[in-house]
Amino acid sequence: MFGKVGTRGLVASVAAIGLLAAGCGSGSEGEASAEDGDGGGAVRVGFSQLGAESGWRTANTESVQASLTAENGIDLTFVDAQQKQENQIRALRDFVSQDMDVIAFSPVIETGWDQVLQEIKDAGIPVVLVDRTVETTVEDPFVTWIGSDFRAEGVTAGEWVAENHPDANIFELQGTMGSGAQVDRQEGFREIVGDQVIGEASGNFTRAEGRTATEAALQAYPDLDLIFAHNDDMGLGAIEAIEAAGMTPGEDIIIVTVDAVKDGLQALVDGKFNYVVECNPVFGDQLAELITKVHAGEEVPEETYVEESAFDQTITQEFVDERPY
Ligand code: GYE
Repeated sequence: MFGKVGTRGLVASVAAIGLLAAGCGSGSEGEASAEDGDGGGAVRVGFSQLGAESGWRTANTESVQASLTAENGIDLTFVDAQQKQENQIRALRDFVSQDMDVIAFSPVIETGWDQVLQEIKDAGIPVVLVDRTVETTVEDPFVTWIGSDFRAEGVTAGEWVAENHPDANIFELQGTMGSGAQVDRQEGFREIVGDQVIGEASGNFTRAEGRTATEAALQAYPDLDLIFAHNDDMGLGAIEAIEAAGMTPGEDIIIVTVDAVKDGLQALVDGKFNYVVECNPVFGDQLAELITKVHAGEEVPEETYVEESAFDQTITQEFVDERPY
């Protein structure tokens, strides 16, 4: 049967943030280390980022680029797929023809990777899967995965709604359909408050599409009083639509989101969002360490979950101001 890989852990464990404080982990010296800044002797890594659709993605890209550096023994080739799977597949094939030492990628959706993953496997290049997950028939398609427990994020959001708004009529603003983040957040959320969901539409994880989807939802579901948005950006788009309709976000319509980027937390302090589940994009250091170890043939965990939390309107402006992303 198809194995869904990447988010099967039951508990979001606290990963070893900070282990890489001083560059590469131990055992990375020698062939895998850069002697100087020109990439000589460094691990050649092709990273296919899925896009630049959200504040989360921007912070994630910054973190990856800040950590996969010559100083950390990595010669990075970074390609942005602009949310298109065909671009991503092309980038992965280019990495194979360039004979990269390691290929890392964050898959825009879960399915459709069988062929290219097989090609990478046949070329003998190890894969490090980042952030989102894949469903594939290829056996052992990657060495290790790092990211968030999206299902647990949906459950956390659902539990807050169940406790605070058990009678609300919910509209679910979904992320990119078929992406691990959409599929699993929806599954976790509906496990808790599925019977309260009266409508759904995808906003593709962007602010603009979050706004248009909410405009349509306000027309189609006049009795909706709570929106669960799969990310902050779509929730911020929902605020625009709600205000344009003459209503007050956070009061007339309760908004629950995922990510906790600075703009999202600002909306929470401003009273326009009501609850935000964190999804942490800053794991570049851990990724660099995993890649270095994979290249050196050292043992790595099959999965690494990043640490996250959740916030309500009691957070302070000072906390938001100090948020690095
Ligand atoms: O929540 C969203 C982004 O895959 C976890 O993708 C990521 C999600 C994130 O567009 O903002």
